[in-house]
Amino acid sequence: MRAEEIFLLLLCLNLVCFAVIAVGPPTCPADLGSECSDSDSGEWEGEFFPGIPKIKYEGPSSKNPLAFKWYNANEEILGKKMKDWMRFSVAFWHTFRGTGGDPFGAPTKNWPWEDGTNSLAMAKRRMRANFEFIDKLGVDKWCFHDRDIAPDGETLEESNSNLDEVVALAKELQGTKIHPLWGTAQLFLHPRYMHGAATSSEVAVYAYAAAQVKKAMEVTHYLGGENYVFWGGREGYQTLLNTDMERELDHLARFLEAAVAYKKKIGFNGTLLIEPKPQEPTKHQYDWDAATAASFLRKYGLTGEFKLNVECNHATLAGHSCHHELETARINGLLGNIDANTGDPQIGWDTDQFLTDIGEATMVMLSVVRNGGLAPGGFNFDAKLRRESTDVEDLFISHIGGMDTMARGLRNVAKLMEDGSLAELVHKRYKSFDTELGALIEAGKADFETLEKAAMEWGEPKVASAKQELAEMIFQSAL
Ligand code: XUL
Ligand code: CO
Repeated sequence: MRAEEIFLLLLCLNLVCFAVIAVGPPTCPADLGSECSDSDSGEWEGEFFPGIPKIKYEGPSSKNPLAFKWYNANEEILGKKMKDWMRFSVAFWHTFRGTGGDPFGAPTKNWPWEDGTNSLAMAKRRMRANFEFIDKLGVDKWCFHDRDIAPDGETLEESNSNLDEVVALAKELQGTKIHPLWGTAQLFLHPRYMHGAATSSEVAVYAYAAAQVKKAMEVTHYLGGENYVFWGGREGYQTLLNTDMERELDHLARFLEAAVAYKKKIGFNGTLLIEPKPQEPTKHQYDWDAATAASFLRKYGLTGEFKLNVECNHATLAGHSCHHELETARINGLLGNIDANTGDPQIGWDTDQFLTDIGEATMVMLSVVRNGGLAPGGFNFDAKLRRESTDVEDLFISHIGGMDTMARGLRNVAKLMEDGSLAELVHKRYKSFDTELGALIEAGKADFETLEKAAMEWGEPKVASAKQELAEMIFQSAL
């Protein structure tokens, strides 16, 4: 090797070294389940969100990004305070475990309180940040998975004891005013759940999942949670060629029956909710949409025990609108909770964005109002910041935007109801059934002979306009 070559080689090695130092020590992403060693996190001094005030209502003319323009918690609309229509909650996993990492890129968030570990000490510090966030945002509910709030252990016993430790702190920090809107078990991240949890082909996995749900239900109950969610991320299949679908669905039903029995045993009065999603991560998820979940519940005699948690982005993945899913749940007496988010019309997957479309929010609130509200359910922001939004204040701005959008939806529904012309249009559309024959049909007493007689007598029916554009015009005028 010549001298110049040796020099070049040394220079290259130097550059590699510099590059490694420049990017800093390897950090451990705060992503759920990240495998990082424990570190001595130490106590956090002072506020987690210094400089962020308690968020107040300043009205539509405000230009302050850290103020509500439409959500005025104590204002009465349609006979109820806004906060009682909404029952907003913060999703712990997106807000406090979301890293901005995606399949192509590393985490982008560097929240000052994170130390790069998934340690118990870090879990507790994060929990403190959660409650300061909730307090400053002015809500009183939160949602969690067992494994977002406490690290997995080497054994189930160790995981349970980690959970107990973090839950004890959460209970203390909640005080008397805050509690979970819902809790759930994370039955999709760990490799043991690769074939599913309640629908796994392995009986040991079924048992493990049951033990995890048992514990997650206990802590949800202990924290005063009002609902418990089952989202079957891996309860589905990749191909039917290796799947006994009938057996898997039977197993799922047995699992849910056991959950109902255990809920009663521990005196947990919260509503059990199934959250439909058509696919992702599986090719086909068994709780495809509201109608599929409703028919599953009926088949197994579970309708009285469960309601649905409708997620807007899941609705669009299933090829529906969120409004369709909400109305399907509502007319089946199953509307229990809403995971308020939205997808992107140009992207085909679950992007979990905060809902900012006012028309969409108005349709969502139409269903909520028709349902008489959601209590004991509410709205969970199953939504995350975009990867490129990296300021701490973005966590607040996104929630404020989401809350204001839903509040605007509610205000618009009030306008539509006061105006009354949309309801009138729908009423008029079906008025031919407000007749003697219509009443017979609706009472289930019109046989084919009677109907044939009427058809002969009336001749060719006169069919009225559906007035779709007029309906859209009335709707738009309320936005
Ligand atoms: C996934 C999803 C979950 C559930 C809770 O798409 O929505 O976060 O809400 O497991
Ligand atoms: Co969800």
